[in-house]
Amino acid sequence: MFWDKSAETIDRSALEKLQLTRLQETVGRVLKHVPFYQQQFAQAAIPSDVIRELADIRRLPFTTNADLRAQYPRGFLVGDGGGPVRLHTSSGTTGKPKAIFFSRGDIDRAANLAARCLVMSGNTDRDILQNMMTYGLFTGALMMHYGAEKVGMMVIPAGPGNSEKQLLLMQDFSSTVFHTTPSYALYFADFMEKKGVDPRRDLSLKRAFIGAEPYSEETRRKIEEAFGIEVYNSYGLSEMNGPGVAFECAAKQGMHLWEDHFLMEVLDPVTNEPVPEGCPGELVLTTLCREAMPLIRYRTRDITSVVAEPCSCGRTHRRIRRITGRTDDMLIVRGANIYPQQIERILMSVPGVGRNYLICLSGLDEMTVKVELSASEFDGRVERLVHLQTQLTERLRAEIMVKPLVELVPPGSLPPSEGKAKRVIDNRAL
Ligand code: DLL
Repeated sequence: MFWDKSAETIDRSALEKLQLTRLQETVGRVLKHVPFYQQQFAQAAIPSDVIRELADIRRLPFTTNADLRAQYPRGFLVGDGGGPVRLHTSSGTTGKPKAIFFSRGDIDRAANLAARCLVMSGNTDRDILQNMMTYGLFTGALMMHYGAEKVGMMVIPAGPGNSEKQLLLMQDFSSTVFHTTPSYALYFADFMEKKGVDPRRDLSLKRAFIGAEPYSEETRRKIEEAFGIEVYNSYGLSEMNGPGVAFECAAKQGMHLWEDHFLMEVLDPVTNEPVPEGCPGELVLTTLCREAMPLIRYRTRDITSVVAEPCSCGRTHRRIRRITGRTDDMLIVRGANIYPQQIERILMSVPGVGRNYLICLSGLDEMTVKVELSASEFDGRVERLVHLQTQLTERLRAEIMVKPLVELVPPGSLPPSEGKAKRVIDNRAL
């Protein structure tokens, strides 16, 4: 099923033509309205008609997270015609946020992209979406909410947390879909188990959209098994609308990135050269349709690769693989480069491990991985726990080249997360 079949299955050469026109318009727009880009182009002596073909994108300057913060609050805002009707800010780090503006048309286009994602993953106007993402300055809940309403789904704007209430709503209003982060999905699975709720028997759930944080295939499987549903990976970032940038189709072999709205590059983060297709690199995105806040070559810092083969679903927009980490979340421990997701993947693949974990760095370079046990394992025998601890230590050491201290803790004892999970606590005295 398609939301906008002609756009989703557009022939690649027509798509590239459309991208070129939209890129030229976008460059014209920022050069007319955004002093930041005027200066960048002037400094690098880039002519205003630089874009003759798509490959010319590589002649344009990058936009970084630091640029967005430096230009806070209104530096990137285009103030002509369709002025902003909405402000969102980026989530996460401390200090000044990144301000992201949307015009009326931007909101409508973002909602249409979300609708494409929802229909692509099998939703219809008979579905009931329990939206457990955070409403507010974060784009996560609102953009998907608008998309679902376009599709005609009934939306329950539950917001995050308050698991008692979530369960009540889910039962009483027969939610068929939920939208949340992987960490809250796992936490909620534990909560249901404690309440003696069997989702296959007691709930009407069919699927979930999980995103806003990195997670592994193993975690996807855990969520699918715990709820008896299909889980679809959903990728996005505030700077590019929020959710609805890339999303899985029924094949679940990578996320279609909507290339008529975003021009994608995958670059080596050190040399800034494109990596060969299929190889991992940093995703760099240029908005092609944004009015209030167009961005050129935005460095997402997310590491992914492009799936080269065409998709069986018929959509022509290329797919990106699951994000394997961010260029800025790499930990250096005793000289080894470690991504928290490598640790997550191992933990979630070992039977007996529960649904939450925390990586703690302390002292000179000590790593402790606190791992919740599954409810069944918690009642297990001491020998079994010692075996599990040894197994985890060895598997982690083989994966990350550092031997961590593995601490097994009771189910539900690590801090739950409502928004994005904090997986690493770094108190090193380095
Ligand atoms: O997290 C937008 C979003 C909301 C996406 C709901 C999906 C669902 P930000 O707060 O700006 O926006 O954070 C964006 O989150 O650069 C990635 O590092 C990470 N991220 C988002 N989705 C995924 C995903 C939203 N599916 C940052 N897998 C991005 C891995 C993800 N990381």
